[in-house]
Amino acid sequence: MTVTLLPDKSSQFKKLLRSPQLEFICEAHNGLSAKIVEEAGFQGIWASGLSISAQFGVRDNNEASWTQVLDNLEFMSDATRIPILLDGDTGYGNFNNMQRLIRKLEQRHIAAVCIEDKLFPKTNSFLKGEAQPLADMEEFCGKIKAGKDAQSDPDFCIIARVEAFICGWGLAEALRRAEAYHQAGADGILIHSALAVPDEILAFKREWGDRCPVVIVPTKYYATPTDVFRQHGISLVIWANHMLRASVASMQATARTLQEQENLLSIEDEIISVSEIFRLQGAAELLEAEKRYLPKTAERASAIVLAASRGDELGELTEDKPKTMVNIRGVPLLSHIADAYNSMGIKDILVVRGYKKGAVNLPNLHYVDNDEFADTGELYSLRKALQAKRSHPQDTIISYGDVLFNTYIPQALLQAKDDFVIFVDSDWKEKTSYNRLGGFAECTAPNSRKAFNTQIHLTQLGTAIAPDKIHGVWMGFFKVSAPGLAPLQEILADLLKNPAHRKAGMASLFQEMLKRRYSIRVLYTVGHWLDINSLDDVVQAGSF
Ligand code: SPV
Ligand code: MG
Repeated sequence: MTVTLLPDKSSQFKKLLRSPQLEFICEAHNGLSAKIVEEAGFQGIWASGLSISAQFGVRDNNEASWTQVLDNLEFMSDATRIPILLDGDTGYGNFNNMQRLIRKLEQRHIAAVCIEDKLFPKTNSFLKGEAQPLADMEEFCGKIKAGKDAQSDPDFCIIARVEAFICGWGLAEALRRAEAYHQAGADGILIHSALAVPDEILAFKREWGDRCPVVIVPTKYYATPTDVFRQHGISLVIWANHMLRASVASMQATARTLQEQENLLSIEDEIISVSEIFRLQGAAELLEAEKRYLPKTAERASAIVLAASRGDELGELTEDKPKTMVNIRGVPLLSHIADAYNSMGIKDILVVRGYKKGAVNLPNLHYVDNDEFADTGELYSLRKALQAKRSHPQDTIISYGDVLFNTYIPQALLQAKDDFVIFVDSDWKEKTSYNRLGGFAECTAPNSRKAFNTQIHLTQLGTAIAPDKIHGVWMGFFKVSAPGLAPLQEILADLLKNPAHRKAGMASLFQEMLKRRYSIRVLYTVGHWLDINSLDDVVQAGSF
């Protein structure tokens, strides 16, 4: 999920901190929870040390390294536009570590950091707080000063967290420290308390007045009406760990139910849908971007497989099924063809059935039937297919149901920008069976090293070409671009008006196109395909 980074996260936070009314920020502990907090309408995020360590599965005792925290913050920051206040514990070391931290936070557009006056490695304030030692006040002031000196963004904020109450000291010590930290440059004071009532923080605020903004974390004194904080002029309330705790409760319940019931029925309606997860991840944005940036290849392409004829030459193998359903290594030939198209992202595959059409029934393919297969030819089938296509015009590859191929073939066809493209095998002399396709090709140039950089076109295709003019054999692959489909259909309609063309094959189409001055681009290859014409081929195909 990418979100445009706004350069002013720090100024947004500073405004929030200095706002004349009570403001709220909410805990998050990873990119997803940060996004959820933002969507709920919060103006800022508390990157809680407790929650981040917990979601890593470690203790809130600086067990996760500061760079691990930083990496996590980067996801949070990238996922959101609102400012993040990092719970920076004790600053992960002395003044020097604090300076490096500030610079790294600024690089990640983190708006502010809060550091607490305890010792590294710290312990969470709610674990034996009274037994915890406070930091030396002067040393802590130096850390604040160093942090302020290190920031390059004037709006970056450092909040000093006073732990005097947590560690068993009184109001006087809390005030003394708050004042020193304020003098050292802190932009705000977080006064923390572990009492179930707000007495300590309210007493502090009364004495402190408005020397600088006061931030509180009412985790323990949660029952206090929020208006009390408002009336006392508190600046910012942090809901410090509630996203984490809510998710833990939900995960525990779900895990228990799954473990006990061994099915999904009773939880499916209780949990969020997968599509909601996709939405939070910004999946739609990527789909849009793919349209803009990905090359137009398979995704918007479709295939037509001409497979209406029996394939008499295979004898009893095709007694009860057409050639396209003959087994090659345990699965029908058509299945190999569909897999090859699928593997390059072509899902929309339309098969023209005819002979024993009931036997052509693989899932996930579309079918159209040429019931007149016995006395019609390829062009007739092709027209049926083009008429049956339901989707909007896409680049379309037309191939045969009895030809196995390497995905390189259709890939190269789609990459060629031309409206009409065919593949020609220049190694035709070695392969006598190729005449079956009736497709010897004469082209504008033979296959050679030069052919790589030249656009070669078809000049004629058929069986009546003098051997010295033959440059190869047409392999049965024909790509038509989306805009090429309409003229193709027109030509087919014209040709098929003439009853003499009822049984015509693809060669007649190409000849007619050339006559009408359409150019047909030729891509050369040597091999990478195999048509099944005989029992020998079936055997060979097993090792293709
Ligand atoms: C945190 O959220 O990690 C805090 C607040 O520091 S508290 O857990 O109350 O110490
Ligand atoms: Mg913390």
